[in-house]
Amino acid sequence: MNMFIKWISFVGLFCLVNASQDNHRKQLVNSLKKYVETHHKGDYIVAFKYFDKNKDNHIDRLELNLALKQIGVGNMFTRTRWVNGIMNLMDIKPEDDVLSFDELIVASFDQAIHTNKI
Ligand SMILES: [Ca+2]
Repeated sequence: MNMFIKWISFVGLFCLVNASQDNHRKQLVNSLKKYVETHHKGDYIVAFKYFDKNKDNHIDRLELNLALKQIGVGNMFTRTRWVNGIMNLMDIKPEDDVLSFDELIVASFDQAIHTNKI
């Protein structure tokens, strides 16, 4: 395979992965929005506190898994992949394997709004 074809394949794969990430982010934001509006009167702080079962102000992998189940994202076969994907994408500052309110709620909406994906 020459370099040009290799490069095109790489770019194609990169676009495919990004498109799929965008769709997942859009699905997550829309499901979260619907859930919070229905169950917590649109109050994301109340919802975050509800998802934070051990009340340490962070959402760990187990809490995220339960939250995704409640907002209707993924299923028993895919939810672990969702948790890993969300952690890889959003656990940034600080990278501590738990999500703060800013990392989970503010960042997902910021990214979705800035890329016009809502
Ligand atoms: Ca927690």
